[in-house]
Amino acid sequence: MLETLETMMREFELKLSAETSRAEVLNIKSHYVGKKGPLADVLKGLKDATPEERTTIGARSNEMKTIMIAAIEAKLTELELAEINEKLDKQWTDITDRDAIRDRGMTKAGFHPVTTIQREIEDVFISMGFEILDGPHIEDEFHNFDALNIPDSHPARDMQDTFWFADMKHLLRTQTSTIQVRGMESHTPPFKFVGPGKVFRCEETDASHEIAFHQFEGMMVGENISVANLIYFMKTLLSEIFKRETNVRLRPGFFPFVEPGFELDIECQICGGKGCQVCKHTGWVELLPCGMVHPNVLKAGGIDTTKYNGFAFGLGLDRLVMMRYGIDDIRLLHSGDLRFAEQFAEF
Ligand code: FA5
Repeated sequence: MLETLETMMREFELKLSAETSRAEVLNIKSHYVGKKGPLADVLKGLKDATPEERTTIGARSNEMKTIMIAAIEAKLTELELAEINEKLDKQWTDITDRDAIRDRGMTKAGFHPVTTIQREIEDVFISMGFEILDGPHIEDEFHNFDALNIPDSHPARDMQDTFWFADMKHLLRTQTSTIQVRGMESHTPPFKFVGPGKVFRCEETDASHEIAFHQFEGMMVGENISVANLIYFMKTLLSEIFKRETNVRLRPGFFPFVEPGFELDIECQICGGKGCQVCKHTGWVELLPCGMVHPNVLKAGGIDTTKYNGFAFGLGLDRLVMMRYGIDDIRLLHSGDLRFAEQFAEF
């Protein structure tokens, strides 16, 4: 009887190790440890055995039952894990691996146009020796306003409708010029950096205005920086992005943090300057305000204004993207509409 038990155990182990389906493992379980299985038969046969046999065989069959149940549980867990891993393997796609994407028959993938253009501009500035900086979306009054020569009660605060937090001390940054302030705090001149990022304004939306949009800030501080330097960098930026001549105009602009300040407008690429909803029928789009950094701003940033000066700019990134791709409504950029996004699929 003991021999029958051992043979059965070996047979059980062989069958279980070869099995790859959960259903079959459950069948094995009910066959071997169920009430009508070979183990139960052996136990039933004990009534005709000697008391000694009953003790040894009873103990061994109980031990076997425990071993079998544990082995079955382990096998079920192993199969479950394998199933999960197989599923993950099938579903997982490294979206940065173009070949993997193609192999899976996923033909549409690409970067959001704002990301593409932001990276292109970053590359232009990196090649000119600029550093890339980042800054927080949630800011304090000092970095968003005070350090930029916009004291409390200054009308410029109203020009940028602000999302304030309940404490009325913190806000969602309204401009990437906050990165200028943080950059001055962490750098000693001479330095030059750019800072792209999202900004937020509590205003009505239309074809060229969003509540959350992107700006691309830039700042250069050193000795004897001039308007000519500023214009050179702005021209290089636009010619690299458009790869062709674009009509631009420079006009005086007012910002408390620059003096003199300029507005660099681009001829509307949607209507070719004839007038449309994007350019509010003026033929021009406000794109790239800039200017020579106001001494008060440099002082707030701890910079010696007897030695250093500089320029700064704050490009409207979403509008540049619109001009580059001929997108006639800024709201499409953040719509999450796949029909829009798919047009920018590159691979
Ligand atoms: C500023 O935000 C300044 N901080 C820019 C600056 C930096 C000037 C450094 C001088 C020196 P403004 O509010 O004009 O400026 O915004 C800059 C650009 O952001 C605009 O020219 C426009 O292209 C874009 N912009 C402004 N408001 C919106 C909006 N609601 N939706 C989309 N783009 C916008």
